Amino acid sequence: MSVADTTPPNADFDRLVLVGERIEKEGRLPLEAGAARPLSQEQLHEAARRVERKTGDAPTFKTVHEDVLAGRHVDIKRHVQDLLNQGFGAKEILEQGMLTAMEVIGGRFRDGTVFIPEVLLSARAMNEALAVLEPHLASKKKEAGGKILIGTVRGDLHDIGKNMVLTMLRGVGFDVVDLGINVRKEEFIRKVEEHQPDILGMSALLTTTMGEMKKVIEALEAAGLRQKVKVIVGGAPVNEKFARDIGADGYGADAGSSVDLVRTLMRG
Ligand code: B12
Repeated sequence: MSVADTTPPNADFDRLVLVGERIEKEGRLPLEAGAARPLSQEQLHEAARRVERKTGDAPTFKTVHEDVLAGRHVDIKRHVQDLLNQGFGAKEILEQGMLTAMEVIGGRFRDGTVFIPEVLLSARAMNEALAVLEPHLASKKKEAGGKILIGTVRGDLHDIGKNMVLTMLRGVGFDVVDLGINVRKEEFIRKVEEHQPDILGMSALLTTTMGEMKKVIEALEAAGLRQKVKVIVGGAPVNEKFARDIGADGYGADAGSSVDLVRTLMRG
C-alpha cells in the first residue's frame, strides 16, 4: 500500500511526507498504528466526559432522570458522580433527578405502558445510583448512636423506599442493619434477638402484604421483645392511622420525616 492509496487529491505535501515517513518507520499507516492499541473502557469514559465538557453538555438532573426511566444502571453512576463533581448536593440529585423518575414509572406501571422487567431495570438503576450518593448524604455532624434494623415484610419485593430510608439514616450516623426483602416474621424476631436494636423498621408497598406488619408486632409480643424495641412502619399504602391501629410506635411518610421520627424516638 502506498501513501497515495489512502490520500485525497490536493492533500498538503508536507503532510504526505510525514505520513510517508511514518509508514517507512512503523511499516503501517498511522491510523492502523493507533488501532493496534485498543482503548480501555476507562479511556473511553474519560474521552466521553471531556467531549461532554467541551460541548457544554454536562449531565443534568434530566440526564439522571432519563437514566432511571431507561434503566441505565451503569451510566447513571457516572452521571451522578459527575453531578456531585459539579457541586450539586446529593439530596437534590436524589429528589429532583431520580425520585421524579420513579413517579413517572409508577404512573406508567399503573396505566400498563411499562411492565415488570422495565420497572426492575429502573429499580436497579435507582439502587445503584443511591449507593454512589450514600457517602455524600452523610451529614458532617454525626449524631449519637442508635441501632436500627429495617426490612421489607414477607411476600413483598419492593426495596427502593426502604433503601432510601436506611441510606438517610446511615447518613446522619445511625447504625443500620438491612434485613433485605421478603423477610418472614420469624426472621425479624431472630434478628431482633441477635442485634438488640433500639428500633425495628418495616416496609410494605402492597395492600396484600401490609398486614404482615401486625403479625410481626404480635410475634414480638409473644417473644417478650416488644417492650425492648420501638417499631416504625412505612411504605406507600401505610399511613399514620394504620400504624396506630397495628400498635406501631411511629409512621414515616418519606425518608426525611423517617429520620425525624427516629430522632424523636431515640430521645424518648
Ligand atoms: C418499583 C415497583 C415495583 C418493582 C420493585 C423493584 C424494587 N427493587 O423495589 C417490581 C417490578 C419488582 C414490582 C413488582 C410488583 N408490584 Co410494584 N411497584 C413499583 C412502583 C412503580 C414504585 C415503588 C417505589 O419504589 N416507589 C418509590 C419509593 C421511594 O417510594 P416508597 O416505596 O413509597 O418509599 C418511601 C415511603 O413510603 C417511605 N418508606 C418506605 N418504606 C419505609 C419503611 C419505614 C420503616 C419508614 C419509616 C418509611 C418507609 O419512605 C420512602 C422514601 O421516601 C410502585 C408504584 C408507586 N407509585 O409506588 C408499584 C406498586 C407498589 N406495585 C404494585 C404491584 C401491584 C406490584 C406487583 C403485584 C405487580 C404484579 N402484577 O406482579 C408486583 C409485586 C411483587 C412483590 N411480591 O413485591 C402496586 C401496588 C398496589 C397495591 N395497592 O397493593 C403499585 C402501587 C403500582 C400500581 N399502582 O399498581 N413493583
